[in-house]
Amino acid sequence: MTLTTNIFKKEFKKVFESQHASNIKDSSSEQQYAALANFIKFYSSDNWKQTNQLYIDEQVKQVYYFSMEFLPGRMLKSNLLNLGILDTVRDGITEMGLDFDAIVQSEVDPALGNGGLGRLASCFMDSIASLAIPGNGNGIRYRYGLFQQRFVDGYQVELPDNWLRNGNIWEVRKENKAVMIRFGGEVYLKEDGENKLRPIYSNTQNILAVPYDTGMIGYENDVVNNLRLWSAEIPPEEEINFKTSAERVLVNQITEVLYPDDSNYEGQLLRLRQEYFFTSAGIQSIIRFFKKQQLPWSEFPNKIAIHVNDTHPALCIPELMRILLDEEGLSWEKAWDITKKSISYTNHTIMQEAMEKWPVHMVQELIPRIYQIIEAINQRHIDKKIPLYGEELTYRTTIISDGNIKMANLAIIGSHSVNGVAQLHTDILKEEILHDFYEMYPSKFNNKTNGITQRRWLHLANEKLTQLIDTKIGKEWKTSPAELRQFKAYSKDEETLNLLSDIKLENKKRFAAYAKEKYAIELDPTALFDVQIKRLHAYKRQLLNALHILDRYLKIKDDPKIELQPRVFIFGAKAAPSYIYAKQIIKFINALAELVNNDPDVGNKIKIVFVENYGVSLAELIIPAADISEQISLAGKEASGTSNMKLMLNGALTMATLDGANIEIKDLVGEDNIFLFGMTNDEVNRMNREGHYSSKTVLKNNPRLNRILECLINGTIPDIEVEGRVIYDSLVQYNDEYYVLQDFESFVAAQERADILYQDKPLWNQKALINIASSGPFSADFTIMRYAEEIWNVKERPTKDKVFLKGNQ
Ligand code: RUG
Repeated sequence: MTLTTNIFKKEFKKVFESQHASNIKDSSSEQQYAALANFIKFYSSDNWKQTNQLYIDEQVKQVYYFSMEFLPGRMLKSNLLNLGILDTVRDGITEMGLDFDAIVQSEVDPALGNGGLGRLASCFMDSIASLAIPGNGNGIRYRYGLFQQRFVDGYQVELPDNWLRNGNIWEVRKENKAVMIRFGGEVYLKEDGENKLRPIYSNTQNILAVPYDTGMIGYENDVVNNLRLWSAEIPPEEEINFKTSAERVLVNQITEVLYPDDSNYEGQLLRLRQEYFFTSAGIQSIIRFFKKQQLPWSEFPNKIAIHVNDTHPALCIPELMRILLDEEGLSWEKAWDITKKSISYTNHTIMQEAMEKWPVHMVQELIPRIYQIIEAINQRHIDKKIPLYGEELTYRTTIISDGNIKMANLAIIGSHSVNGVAQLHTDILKEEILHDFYEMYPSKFNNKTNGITQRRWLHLANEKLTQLIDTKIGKEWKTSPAELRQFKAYSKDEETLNLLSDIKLENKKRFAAYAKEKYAIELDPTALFDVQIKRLHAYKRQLLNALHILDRYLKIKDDPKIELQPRVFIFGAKAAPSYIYAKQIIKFINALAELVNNDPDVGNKIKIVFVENYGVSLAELIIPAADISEQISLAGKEASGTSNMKLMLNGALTMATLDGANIEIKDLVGEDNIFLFGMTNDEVNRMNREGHYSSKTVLKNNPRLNRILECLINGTIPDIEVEGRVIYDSLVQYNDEYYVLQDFESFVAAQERADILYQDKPLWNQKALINIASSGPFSADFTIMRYAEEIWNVKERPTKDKVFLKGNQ
């Protein structure tokens, strides 16, 4: 039955009244949201059930995407869009005299991830469903999401994110699908009478993993896939065994918070517990499902693809081995063959400190049987590889060394595919970071440049731009994003360029209204909006951006009449609670904002807005309003980046180092439509190798930079005595690890080019349009097609974009 506005109004009223037994007119937008979400859940439930049944009936190969993080964003509007009923429902709600936007805003935005990695997982879920690929997400249902960030006197303060306070309507608790996870105790292997060794466990702590399922609705295709998040509970029959309250607390802690502070021993142990908890639960439920199909074990890799998103779920490997060996009685060789063929791994970083490793004793104590299996995998690796590659190379690739278990090594050895997330990143993995493995397993390595879903980041976030594109090139690009390139034909069409500019202005006004309401700051929407939104990290170089602002400020102070392109600098960034330096940079930028925003000499020439609690919903507000996208990490450090793609899709011009996916953006738009600056990866490597870099020498030869840095410590910026000194020292005394000073001049020159270009509005708009029209290849739909074809070997619905895809490889 097609849903008409009238039918919707009737049905929605029914749902509301059955839930609240009151009149809808007197209700709050939260109550209306709850009713509408329930309506959608009900509306899509048949498709959810049928999709699942279809996968069972046809015994199709399914993907299981294991990720410690998912950042889905608000789901109401995106579900309506994908169900094809957004306009009908919005009209119905409006006709009922209710405020659709207020309803949308009252949904909590679940922060079950830190940033790019978690958001990528959610973009992938959307694309997997939209391409009708049989796919499932597997993760953790954190009781508290990533902290809510507040600024107090410019300092980051972290508050708990109690996102489940009012429940979560989208999820369904599946108690009947719960599985048991075993921690601790002792284990030994005993002959079982059939010449097989079976583990005997004692004194283990058994914890129940209860799944909560959420439907992942595909775009206008009747597919609803499953995202399964696990919650830790005390099993009813074990209640008696959990004697002390400390033990009980421990169980609750497992799925209590996202990324507990891992700077101390207890924190780390908890993180390891989380990792085993959700991988074991996921693998057990896959095995249970597979066994129902009564297929031979050799069919497992033909029916199941398990994807390990970063190393956090790498325990999938020994866990799958454990079940195949201990519970299903397979030989080591058979179990290993199945495991390797089923598992694939994505690496997301080259930063040493983010490469996970666990102390051997910790793994031994927490998951003793898993440790035995890891040890056996390691020994077999050594035995097999020494004759082929010699001792030196082999020992550099072992899983266990220096008393630690290296998770990336485990993930590479135990999988059939290892991919990086942008071409440069994959090249760096192959040539530098994982070079030893590349020598051993060249065919395992491949690149899958990240992607973003155009549905959330254009259709929903920028509806006016979507309409403009629709009227110019039709709607085909929505399912075939490559078609966006047709929009390029309008790059010299004055009418289109003017409309594009009007839309940008409107989006900027929308952000300005938010800033006014939230921070009582007045923004000029005709100023250039310059945006840097991402986690706060030294390598991402928010500091470089801030020093450039300080440079502008000093120019104005020297000559208050100076003509400068007015700019609004927008920052959004959370710092890890234990990352003190990152928090000091936040304080510095906030102090700079305080100074600059209130200086009458400055006026509209500079405004700085550092939004609090940056996350998916704020990104949806900021990205459509951006003119410049700051992607200024030190070359070689940012694996890919994805905000660069979202901003480009919305017509921002990228200010870029040749890092991560910026390089691919440059290749697509051409050098005339991006602002490039800074050292290349090769130059950085050379500098590092030669060890000649001296930030002090850079400073000595650059009085302007010297003066800027002095402002950090001479009181020009009030209230940053400590932070200013630490930042100054990091740049001067400790030789500027991320080459901020080295890249400064070329950054400023690129910013000046941007100012000049912005004066020529038609030309700027033309470049913005070219960016939009060139962004099709960054659709996560393409990325997922590649994963599906080249890694998972699962079938997607054929689309004409595949032709394009092949041509672009
Ligand atoms: O830092 C990377 C980003 O460059 C990348 O775009 C994103 C998705 O691939 O993953 C980020 N990342 C890396 N998040 N966590 C890590 C640590 O492994």
